[in-house]
Formats: sequence, structure tokens, C-alpha cells
Amino acid sequence: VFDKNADGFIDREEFAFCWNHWIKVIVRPVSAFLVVDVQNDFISGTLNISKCNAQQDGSEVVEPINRLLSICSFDCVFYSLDWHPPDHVSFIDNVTMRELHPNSPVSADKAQAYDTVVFAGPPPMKQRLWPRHCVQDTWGAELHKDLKIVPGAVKVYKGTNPEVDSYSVFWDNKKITDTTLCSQLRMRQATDIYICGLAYDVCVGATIADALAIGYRAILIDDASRGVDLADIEATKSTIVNNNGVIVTSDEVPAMV
Ligand code: VGL
Ligand code: ZN
Repeated sequence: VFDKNADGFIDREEFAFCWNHWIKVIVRPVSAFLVVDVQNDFISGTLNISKCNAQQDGSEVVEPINRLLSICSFDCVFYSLDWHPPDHVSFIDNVTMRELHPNSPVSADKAQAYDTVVFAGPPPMKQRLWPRHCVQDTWGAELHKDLKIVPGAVKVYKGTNPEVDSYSVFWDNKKITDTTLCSQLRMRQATDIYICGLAYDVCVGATIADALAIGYRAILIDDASRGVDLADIEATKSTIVNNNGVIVTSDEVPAMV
């Protein structure tokens, strides 16, 4: 198998490539469970998703997540936290702090929460505005009090740069900096990422899109996720399926994972 010169056989380097990229992924999977932004502000605080178009109750993710954490043998567990400084660019009440681009679809004096504006830059930057939420070290940024935190789990903080928003748990929206998630997954040689949490069509969707783009096997747990907008949730599901991601319900996740 390792003879470079023998016809029809692969050499050592080629075998190493196949092993690392294909065989190991199948015979020695390493699972990561990623709980996205199950924080007070999204459930009952300033960005309460139950008041948004989809009218979903964010607290309903806690039961399936806790059940999975107690039944399933994930190799590693991560909790992400949206973790903004008070002057963050995504807050509607900060919109006058920075210059808007002349072509912004909404002007600063007319802008309301959930509108999309374009900041001047350079380069110009599209940004959806949200109510002030998940400010560092406030109650709204804390994980839901009933969420089970397992020993050895890693917390990942995102959205800490005041100038750039961060929906994906991998990178900020401009891909300037990566979070500790990237290096942690590499270090553990993770192959499969199980993703759930809030909000389905915002941070959960962006995170699973990045996981699939990197090449991880990514599995979205549908009943352990809740979102903002029904049409956007459907679009998120299509994107996942079109990019070879998998959508399951929590009862379909095997205990030996
Ligand atoms: C999120 C809106 C703004 C999320 C974060 O975690 O889905 N949504 N910031
Ligand atoms: Zn945010």
C-alpha cells in the first residue's frame, strides 16, 4: 500500500491524506455539542424572540438541550454567548454614534429596531439593528437559569468587538477574528458538530453554515432551536439541507455519539 513505485497503490502521503480527511471521520468520529446563545435577553429580556414574527418561546429549548446533555456522550460541549460592549454597532440606540452610508436604505433619524442600515465604513457595512441586548456582565447576557452546564464544557464569547457584529460562533460577520471555537475544535479533532439554540434563523443558522463550509459534518437539532422569523427559519433549513447538513429532532440523536 505504501510503495510509491508500485502501480495502482497509493503512497504514504496519499494514504495519510485519505486517512485524515476521509477514513478517520468515519471510523473515529469525534462529536461536539454546541449550544448557541441560550441567554435571558432572547427568552424574556430586551430581544425576547416571542415578540418577533415567528412568536416562538425560547425557553422551550432548555428541556431538549438538558435531556441531550444528560443522555448523550458528546466528546466535548460548548456554550456560546452573545457578549456585547455597551457601544455595540448592532444596538438601535447607538445608531447615531456612527456615520451611515449615503445609500443606506433607512436614515439614522428614521431607523427602528429590526431595520437594516448601511454604515459608511470604509468599507460600507450592512447591519441589522436590534434592541440593546446581551450587554457584557448583565442579567440579559446570562445563560437561562435552568440550562444544564456540564463539567468540562467551554464557553465561547462572541460579538465583543464594538464595531462588528458576530452571528456565527466561528467568526465575526466580517471574518476579521475567529473565536476560540475554531482552535478548540481543531485541537480535539472534532468531526461532527451538533448545533441548537437561539436564534434559529440568525446565530444558529450562521454557525451551521460556517461549520458545513469548513467541512464538518453538521447536524441541526430542530426541536432544540427557536427563531425570529418564520420565512427566515425555512430559508435556514433549505440552506442546511442544500449544503449537505442534516436536520434531526432531539429523539433522533443517539446516546453513543
Ligand atoms: C442574535 C440577534 C442579535 C442571536 C444575536 O444570537 O441569534 N440575534 N444578536
Ligand atoms: Zn447580538
